[in-house]
Amino acid sequence: MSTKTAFITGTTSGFGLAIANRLASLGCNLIITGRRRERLETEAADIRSHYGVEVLPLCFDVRDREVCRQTVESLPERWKQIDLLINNAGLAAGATPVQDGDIDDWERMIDTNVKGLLYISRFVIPLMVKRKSGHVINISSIAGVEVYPSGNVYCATKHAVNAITKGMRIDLLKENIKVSSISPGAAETEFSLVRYHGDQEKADAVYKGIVPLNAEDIADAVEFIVTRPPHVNINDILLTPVRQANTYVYHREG
Ligand code: NDP
Ligand code: 8X3
Repeated sequence: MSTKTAFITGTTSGFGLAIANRLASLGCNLIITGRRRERLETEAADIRSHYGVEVLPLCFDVRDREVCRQTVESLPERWKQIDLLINNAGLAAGATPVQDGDIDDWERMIDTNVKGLLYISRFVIPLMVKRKSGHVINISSIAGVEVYPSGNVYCATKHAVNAITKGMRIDLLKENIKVSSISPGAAETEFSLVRYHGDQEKADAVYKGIVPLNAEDIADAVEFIVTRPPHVNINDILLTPVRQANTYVYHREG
């Protein structure tokens, strides 16, 4: 792959971290982002020394519209030549029947997974349109395809990501910008620990008796998508652990 610049949201753990390393291994220069500054800076130093690519760490919250605008607008000119935007930052907060739902949790999910993705896209995509070149990859979920018990609002945010992805593909068709998504099933990252507000036991139970996906599996999907020839667009890759049939049917061992 020729040298490209990738802007990846949510690289301080999980999928984002693996995707950043994978793209660096392919020779991409990286803009990496997240709220945890220390992790971001360590990661930037590690990637530079491992792969010899340029890395720009930017610490901010995707829920803050003005910060997103200023962050992208104030990028040095050469960092504005963004070839790849990976909208990955996101979370689930809680898993509760809708009648008992925590409205703060709902707002965190909607503000991050839907509005944050839109803010970053709104400020980065025009830079691609200007150059008539680019590729957007949205990290969706199997939860964007099917809804599971107590998944209500998280699933709604990922259904929204899928609608936004389809809308982007239509709107950006004439601009020579590819739009793809990845829809993983259960993957072991910090996701469940965040979802269950730090309860490790509940987080571990999600992966009990199955071999879950891991972040490298999602990096594999990204690598496949970005190494297709110019005339090919991968619309979506949906991947699950072998023991997961859909969002709520698992075959657990033991
Ligand atoms: P992690 O919790 O490991 O990583 C989430 C990343 O998102 C972190 O880097 C976090 O950084 C960042 N993030 C969260 N909120 C914000 C915010 N407000 N502003 C900026 N960055 C933020 O989870 P995963 O890697 O598993 O999740 C990545 C994506 O994959 C999410 O969109 C998730 O919904 C999706 N997904 C996950 C699956 C799974 O089973 N793990 C399956 C399908 C999809 P920081 O906290 O430093 O801000
Ligand atoms: C995360 C996968 O099925 O736990 O998006 O919601 S699931």
